[in-house]
Amino acid sequence: PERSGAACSAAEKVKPAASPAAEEPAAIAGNISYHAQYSPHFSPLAFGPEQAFYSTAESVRDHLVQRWNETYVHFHKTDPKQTYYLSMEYLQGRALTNAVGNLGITGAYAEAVKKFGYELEALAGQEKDAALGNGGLGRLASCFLDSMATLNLPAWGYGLRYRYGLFKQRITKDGQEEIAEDWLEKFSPWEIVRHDIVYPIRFFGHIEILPSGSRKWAGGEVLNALAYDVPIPGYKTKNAISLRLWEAKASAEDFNLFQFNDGQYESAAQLHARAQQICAVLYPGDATEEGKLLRLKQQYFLCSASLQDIIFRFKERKTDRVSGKWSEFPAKVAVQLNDTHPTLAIPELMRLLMDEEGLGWDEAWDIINRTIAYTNHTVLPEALEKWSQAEMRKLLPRHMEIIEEIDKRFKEMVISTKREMEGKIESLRILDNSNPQKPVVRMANLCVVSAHTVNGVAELHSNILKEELFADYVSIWPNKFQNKTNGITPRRWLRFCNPELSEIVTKWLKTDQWTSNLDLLTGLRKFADDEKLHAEWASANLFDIQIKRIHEYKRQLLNILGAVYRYKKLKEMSAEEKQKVTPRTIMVGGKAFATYTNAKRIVKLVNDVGAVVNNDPDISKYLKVVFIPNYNVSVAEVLIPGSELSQHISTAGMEASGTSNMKFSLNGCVIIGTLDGANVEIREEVGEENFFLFGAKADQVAGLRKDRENGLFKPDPRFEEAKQLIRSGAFGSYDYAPLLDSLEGNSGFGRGDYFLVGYDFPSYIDAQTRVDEAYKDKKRWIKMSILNTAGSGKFSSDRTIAQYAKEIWGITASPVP
Ligand code: B1H
Repeated sequence: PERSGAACSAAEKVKPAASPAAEEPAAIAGNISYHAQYSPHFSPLAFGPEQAFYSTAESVRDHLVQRWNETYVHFHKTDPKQTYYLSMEYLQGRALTNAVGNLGITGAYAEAVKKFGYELEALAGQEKDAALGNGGLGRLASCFLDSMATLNLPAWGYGLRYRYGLFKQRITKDGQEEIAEDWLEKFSPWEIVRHDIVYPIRFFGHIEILPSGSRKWAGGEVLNALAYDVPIPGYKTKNAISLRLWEAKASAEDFNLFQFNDGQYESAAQLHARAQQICAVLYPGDATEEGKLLRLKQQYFLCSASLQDIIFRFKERKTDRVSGKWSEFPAKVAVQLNDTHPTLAIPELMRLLMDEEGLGWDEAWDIINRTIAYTNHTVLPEALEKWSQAEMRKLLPRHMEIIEEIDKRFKEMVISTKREMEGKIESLRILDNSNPQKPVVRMANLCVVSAHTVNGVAELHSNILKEELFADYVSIWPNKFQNKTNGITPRRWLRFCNPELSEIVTKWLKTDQWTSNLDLLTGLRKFADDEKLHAEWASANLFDIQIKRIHEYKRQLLNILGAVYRYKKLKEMSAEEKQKVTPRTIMVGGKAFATYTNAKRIVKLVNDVGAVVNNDPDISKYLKVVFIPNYNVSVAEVLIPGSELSQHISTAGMEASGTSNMKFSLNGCVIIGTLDGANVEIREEVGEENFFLFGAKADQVAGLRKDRENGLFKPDPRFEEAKQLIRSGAFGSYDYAPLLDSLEGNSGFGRGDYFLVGYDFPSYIDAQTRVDEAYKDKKRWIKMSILNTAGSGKFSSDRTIAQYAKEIWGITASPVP
């Protein structure tokens, strides 16, 4: 249709644009006006901020769609090897600011929306966060997409279109309450429903043996996977890639009209209801058997739809591949499994190749081995997925059969070629039959056995994988294991979320090229003592922050016990002594998993401590303790630029990498932390004098736990004082005994201070004292801050993705001409 007309009187003054992808403010305003009229989701009588947001977003989407189509056609014609990133989580956050920023049209859009009387930032604030992820693992996937697009890589993401993303957190007098997060309450302007892309997904059923002898999975129930595409623009490039999210749908045939007419409304639409359950929520609690089965269904749904689509595209790009060209597959397709959640991609690809495409076992297995790679993100035993063999056999009988065959062949291979490993075979096997009541499938083992490459997400973590978790596999496949230290996109996490600092950086480096070449930040080092830069880099109040999922291993409890100790010391000080104190605002934010009781107690404790400290007239000038409710990507974008000290204080060896540590450091926020995850590498890059280190090292942890079991641990009196103050009821009458008791005793998971809070407490307090001292010396502090930013180049996800592309995927850039 002609682009003309206006949504309201303000818009009437604006000229219509000829192109839907306009870059001049007047033409952009015309396009916004066009969408207000012709994509009318709202009454034409008003053009409020919400309407303005949607119309603006839709006009931006026109730019994205144009690039996205061109990129699809370009990849189709040039047929490069392409990577598919399979992830159960994407934490995209908001998209408007990022999209106009990557397209390089922020200024033009800001001017255009002014014509309607709006500030672009205010409109951006109308957008709901797409929180289709839990935390670091999901946000990493989103940073990776940004880098893949920016580096012009042929790469796509696949995920699920959860109806409700990560829950909204509300703090009440009882602590955390979870509310469904309705990110699709209106609709998302960024997704494109693809009615042309639908695949059947089977559950349950049985195996049939065909006259040819080949096997076929049949029966059960069949749902459809419908694609929704979210275009992902790269920074300063024409390329835009796809994040393809699957939604479950039942077909019309499954709607039983006979029953419906008979008044049996619920049973008439049974399959429709079951389809809705699949994508209803992100990670439903798995405490119940029903919850477990649903999670397994979700995982299979993602894997099957994505692989059918990948095979479709493999054939689409060269029609002669329909038969006989399967050996080309690994030269055209790389599949990356984001942790074990999409492990079923392995037996599903085997099934599709053998049962649907007619390949033999060896041919199919060779393709798997050359196509699939696996990233491990955690060594926490409770997060290493194990699925009941019985459940799996019921839901996915053919896959269970394939897994058994992989297990059997692996066992035979080890026995025939690695005799010396025979004694280890039971722990290496995919099937774990040690509990005859409940035999399970070890998903990580299935991944390691099947993938050509296994990687950890920081040096320390990858070493732990090689030396501990997967050590015995290393002797079988010494070259399978790699490290790929995580990264973050410098676009969202500096350029767009911190425009003030970005301007300073650009001014001093005399270029904004750092946005896509983050190593250029080292150029700031030579100005680290420059007084003029110091004046611009100013800092104000010691904002001390810990934002991340609430987990015992992340030790928010250490933080809050430290705050309690600080409070107690302040109470004991004279007025003159207090004058010398560096005022602190300690902020803690994060969500606790709904059924994780101790994590919820920690949330409650932070809130309770805050209520007392902040209302204590003697103290509140010197100390504040604030819980930030509903921490999410958008909140992070506000908090990270404004913080000066951030806490990354996990028990050494337990945080695989951490990625918010990188975001803080990039924004000039100094870290107090343990030698864990990527902290180790951050400290190396920014310099050890610019990092507040404390705590046990990873290789000491096991020994310290043993010592404790042997009664050799003597708690520091300061630690005892802090716990005692909480037990005394100083922060209210809530029963904190179970939480504090987990820090006592001698042994066992959850008891005996498994996370070594008591052991690390004194060195933590000492490190915090060093922070206070350093902060009093403004010059020193600002220098530390500058050197953090200057040393963050390594942590660009562009670096990470370039390494994946070269060292795991074997793909190269394919820019749209
Ligand atoms: C990470 C998870 C995770 N590791 C299970 N593992 C989940 C495990 O829904 N589940 O069942 C969801 C997520 N998440 C994080 O990954 C690590 O803890 C971080 O240290 C790391 O930075 C991040 C990205 O690699």
